[in-house]
Amino acid sequence: MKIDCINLRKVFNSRGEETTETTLFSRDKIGIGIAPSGASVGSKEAKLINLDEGIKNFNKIKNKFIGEFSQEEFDLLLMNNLEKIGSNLTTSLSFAFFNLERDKFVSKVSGEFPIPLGNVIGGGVHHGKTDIQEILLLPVKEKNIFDAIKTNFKIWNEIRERYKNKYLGLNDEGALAMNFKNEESLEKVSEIAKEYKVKIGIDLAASELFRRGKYVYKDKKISKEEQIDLISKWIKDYKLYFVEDPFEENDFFGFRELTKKFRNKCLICGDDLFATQVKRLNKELANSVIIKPNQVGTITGALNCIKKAKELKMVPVLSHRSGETCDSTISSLSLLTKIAKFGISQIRIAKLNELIRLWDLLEIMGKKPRMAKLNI
Ligand code: 2PG
Ligand code: MG
Repeated sequence: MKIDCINLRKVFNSRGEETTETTLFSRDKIGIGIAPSGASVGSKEAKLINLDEGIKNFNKIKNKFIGEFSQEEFDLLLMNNLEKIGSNLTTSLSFAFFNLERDKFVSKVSGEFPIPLGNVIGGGVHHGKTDIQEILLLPVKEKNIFDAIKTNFKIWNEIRERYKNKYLGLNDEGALAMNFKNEESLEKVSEIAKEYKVKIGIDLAASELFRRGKYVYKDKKISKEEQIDLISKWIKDYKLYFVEDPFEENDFFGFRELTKKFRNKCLICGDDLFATQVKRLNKELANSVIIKPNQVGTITGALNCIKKAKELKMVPVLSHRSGETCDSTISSLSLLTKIAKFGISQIRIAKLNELIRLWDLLEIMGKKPRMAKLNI
C-alpha cells in the first residue's frame, strides 16, 4: 500500500476526552482511524503521552511514513517511534492503514461471527453502584448476529423496566447504573438471563480495587486468598461463564488457582494481566485473553496476540475501550475471534451495526456467515 499523504487531527471520544483521528490517502483511497481510550488502564499497556506533544513530534517525522508499506512495516515504524508519539497516535495511524486494506482482510475471513458480549449493569471506575465494573451478557443460542445483538438489548431494556425505581442512569459504557449491590445485581441479571438462555459474566477490573495488598470493596476489605474464595463462590452461585480480571494484574497466584479450578467450566480472562502483549500470554494464568489494539499500539500487535492465543488454546476476546468513538475498525478484526466485547447501547452501536453490515457483506460474498460456537 502506497501512502501519499497523512492528516492528523484531534477529535473527541464518548467521554468528551481528546483523542486523535488519522486520515491516510493512497491514490484514490482514504483510510480513517480513531483511537479509543480506557479508564481502567493496566500498567503494562503501550505508552500514552500528551496528545499535542505526540502530534508535534509526529509532524517532524511524518515524511518517514510516506511511501510503500505493508501493514507490518508501517506498524513496525510506528512502534520504533512509540516513545515520541505515544500509543494514541500509533493506534489511530495503524487503524487508518488497516482500513485502507480492510476489504482485502474481510475477503480472507472464515465467515464465523463473534458472539457479542454486552455490558448490562456497570460500576467501578466506569461509574455506577457496584464494585464490579461490568456485568456481561453472552447470547450463545442465537443463530445470527442481528438476533444476538437484539437479545442483549432486550435484556438491557427489561432490567431497566422491571426495576425502574432502582435505575440511576447510564454509565461511561452505556451500561445501566442500578441501585443494587454486587450480589443483588448478579442475582437479577442471572435470573433474567436464564429466561433468555443467555450466559453471563463479569469484568471485575480488580487492579482498580487493589490497595496495599488487599481487595477493597465498598463494604469489605479482603485478602488475596479470600478473593479467590469470593470469585469461586460467585462463579458457582451465579453460574458465571466469563470472568475477566478477577485479580489485580500482578496477582499471578490468584489467576493460576482460579484457572486450575474452573478451566473446563468458565472463561477466566486476562485484560490488564496480559495487556494484549504476546510475551505476557500464559495459559496457566487464564484460558482467555482480552484483545485491545490500543493496549499494544498497533493492528499488527493485536493480530500477533490473537494468533498466539489460538496456538495456546486460549480464547481471544476482541474488546472496545470505555472511551469510544464511531470508529468500527475492531468490528472487522473481531471476525478472527469467537467473542466481541463491544457493549450494548449508545455509541457502542456503531461497532455492533458494523457487524450486521459485515454479516450481509459476507453473505453476498458466499461465505455463509454463522455464529461462533464455544467449546466449554
Ligand atoms: C475493560 C474496558 C472495556 P477500559 O476494562 O475491559 O470494558 O474498560 O477501557 O476503561 O479499560
Ligand atoms: Mg477489562
